[in-house]
Amino acid sequence: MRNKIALEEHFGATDPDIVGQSEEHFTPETWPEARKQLLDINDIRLRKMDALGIERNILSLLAPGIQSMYGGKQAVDWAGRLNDHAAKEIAKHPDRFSGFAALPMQDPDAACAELERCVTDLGFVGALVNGFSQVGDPSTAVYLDDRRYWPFWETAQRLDVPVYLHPRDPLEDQQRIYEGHPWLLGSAWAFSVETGTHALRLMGSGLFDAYPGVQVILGHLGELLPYNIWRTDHRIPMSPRGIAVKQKFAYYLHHNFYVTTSGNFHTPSLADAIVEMGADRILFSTDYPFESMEEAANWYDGIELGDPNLQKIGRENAVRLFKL
Ligand code: GRE
Ligand code: ZN
Repeated sequence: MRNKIALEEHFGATDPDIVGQSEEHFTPETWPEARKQLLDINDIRLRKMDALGIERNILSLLAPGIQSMYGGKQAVDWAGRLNDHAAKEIAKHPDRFSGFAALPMQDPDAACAELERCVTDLGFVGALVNGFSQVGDPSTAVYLDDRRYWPFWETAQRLDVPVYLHPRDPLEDQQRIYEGHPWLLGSAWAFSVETGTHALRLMGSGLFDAYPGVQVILGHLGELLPYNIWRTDHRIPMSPRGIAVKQKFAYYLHHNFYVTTSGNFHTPSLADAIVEMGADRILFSTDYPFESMEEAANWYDGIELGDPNLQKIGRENAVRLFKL
């Protein structure tokens, strides 16, 4: 398919120098090339997009990005500078690139102001937040259901832009279940479990009753949720712990979430997501350069989805959601 749009597409930078955050995810042999791909926007990336029928990338900063900058001042400063850097690169090919804002969630007022600046002044189409934020002390983890973030969600609803909830690894002192099995960390397993659980926290917090227009995007075909949401809804009413939300979690999944194909190029999993959520809420993405853009595009172009689902997932849903 030509003219695909992809939206979990990461970049890094050396000014300010954030690219090193990704080194731990690569071997010493593969890191130099990955680093080059993270730092590039308008050269290697654009040529790959041309070759693979990808019309537009919506760019986002690598993970954990700003979310690990527990000293709030640095978070505010770097988010602003990195968003400016992205805007400058996007301006070289505005017909090929859009942006998600990186946000200093350590300072909720500043995060609201930066989201508004990015959308209104820089033309960004939403924000991407890498899970919980460390705030003040590196051992804290504040999740997005926290009441301090409700003004942020109100801002996103008012600006009518979605928020991409992207994975990060749990803090070192929260890794007991992974102890002795380091291969379970990162994208092999922990990213999905942690991010899926974070999304369930949002559902259970009443956030979507208060702000029904909020739209959250999950990568990796929904971080396990489409496959398991029935069981969560099945068991919650029997829980002695109680929960005070108006709808079933599946309702929120169907009304307040989109999922992308980033890093999950498996046709049966896509079929399950389509059956559970409907093809209108699924979007093509690659997760470059942590994943191969070629593998993502060739997989998508090779499956027999048939129109109109192929066009919806590959392009049309993104045009509608991001008003492109
Ligand atoms: C991602 O962005 O999803 C990602 C990383 C690091 C390793 C693998 C991966 O940030 O998919
Ligand atoms: Zn990613």
